[in-house]
Amino acid sequence: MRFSLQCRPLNYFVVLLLSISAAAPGADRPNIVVIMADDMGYGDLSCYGATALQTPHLDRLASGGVRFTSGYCSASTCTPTRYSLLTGTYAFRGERTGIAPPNSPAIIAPGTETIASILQRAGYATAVIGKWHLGLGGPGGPDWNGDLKPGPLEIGFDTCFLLPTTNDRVPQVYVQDHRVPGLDPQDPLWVGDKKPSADHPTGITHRDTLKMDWSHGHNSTIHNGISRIGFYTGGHAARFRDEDLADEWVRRSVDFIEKHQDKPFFLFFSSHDLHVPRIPHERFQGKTSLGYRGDSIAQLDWCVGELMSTLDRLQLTENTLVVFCSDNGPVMDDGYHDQALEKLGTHRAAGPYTGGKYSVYEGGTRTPFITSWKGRISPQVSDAVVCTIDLAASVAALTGQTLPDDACLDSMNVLGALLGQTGAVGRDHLVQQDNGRSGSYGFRAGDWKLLRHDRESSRNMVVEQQLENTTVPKFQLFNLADDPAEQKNVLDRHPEIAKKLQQQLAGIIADGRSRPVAAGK
Ligand code: NG6
Ligand code: CA
Repeated sequence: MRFSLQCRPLNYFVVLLLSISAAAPGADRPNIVVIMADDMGYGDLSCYGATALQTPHLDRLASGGVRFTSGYCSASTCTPTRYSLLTGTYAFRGERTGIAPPNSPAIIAPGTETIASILQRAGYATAVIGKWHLGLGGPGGPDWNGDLKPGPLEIGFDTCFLLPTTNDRVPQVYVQDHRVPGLDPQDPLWVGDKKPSADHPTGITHRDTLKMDWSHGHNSTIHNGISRIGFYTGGHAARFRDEDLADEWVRRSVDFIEKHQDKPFFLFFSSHDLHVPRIPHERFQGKTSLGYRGDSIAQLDWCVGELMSTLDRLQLTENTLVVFCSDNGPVMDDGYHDQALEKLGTHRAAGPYTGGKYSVYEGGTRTPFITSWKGRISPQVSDAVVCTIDLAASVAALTGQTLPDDACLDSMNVLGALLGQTGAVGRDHLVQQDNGRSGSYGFRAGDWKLLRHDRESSRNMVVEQQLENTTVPKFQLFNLADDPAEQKNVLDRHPEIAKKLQQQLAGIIADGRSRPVAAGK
């Protein structure tokens, strides 16, 4: 008795010391989960004002964390946003950064510094699970039946489980690390952009057999009753059903989290919802009044709920920073007749903003953006400007990693804003782009927004989508504070501001970087 009484304080002291030393490194190295939606608009979640559907899990994430009203992705299509999310560099600086075709070689060169390589260096286990769409393989493109490299594993991910491009592009197989799993060597996979034989069934020749009809493009090889962009044959044993994608991502992610629960991990959960073809699992079909587009949102909300409950179950929620974002704004008919438009009703997928996917109006890139870290982030709504491109520099700052000067050229450390710290500010300027290397730019500086349309074709794209029968001038200027919908071009009223912004944007493009070189160099 005497002995135990004497020892007790010592035991407590030892336990306390142990728990402090175990917790201290964890405080600066939380797990990081980035969840990226596909084609989700600002107004698509109930916590961002949607009333036509409910997104309870995302709403809970938002109400426990920071809900950003000026959270952006850097481009209004997928490949350039993902390129800059990973590399921290604007996609217009890189080659082949527009929407990647099925046989695209890897777009990010092996050894490039990425958010994943930064975190790998910081001791994290790193994984990307879901949509990739950044190319695979060397200059000849992917060797579908062999080693699919380079790819994510050559730029900082320890492991990957991917949909190689988008699900409206061939082929419908997974890529696990360097291989297509389940491939039967007797039935090799061939992928190409020409019809492989005269009798190869396509969305044109067998249109009446399709379970979802196409509206434009998307009329080549048929799989699972849906015709796609591009052609493929073989690989039958490895093919998946569209309906099962979300479940597979969740299953693989839960496995990854469970396996790495004792060390810091970085999971890039790259959902395919709500990209076309929108084919949610049968249990979500008809769950909303918005057709499969809304049902896909419900499915994604479920995925987020599963990830969060896994973190809760493993008691990781207080040591995990979760970021939710989108890769570009919304689109209704993106190539299939899935009733997105017909069932839209009063739902405004881009919220109060003009434009959507493919556009440099705010609707193209201003998207839901939520951060959550239980116990560390106090719940709030923030109007700080933050962008997916900033995650690289911000997690580097969080985990104490120094960025080489020649890497992550446009990624700003907005960690304070991401963590909702009092007085923290976001960016003071941000370049938005549409697709690929050059086309249209949006440039936000404070409340001012400059649009610059370089190519006649991209001006036409904007004209077709937004402003039928009007001419879009090369430059436009809007004041987002009193005109968030970018309806009143005030360039003529503020020529000096327009000129300053034009010069600033031109400078950022010409300089090859916008992240300042570290002090002292
Ligand atoms: C377009 C496709 C569109 C979609 C987009 C990429 C046609 C007519 N349109 O070329 O359906 O796949 O590429 O979307 O084929 S993204 O979200 O991955 O950028
Ligand atoms: Ca997208």
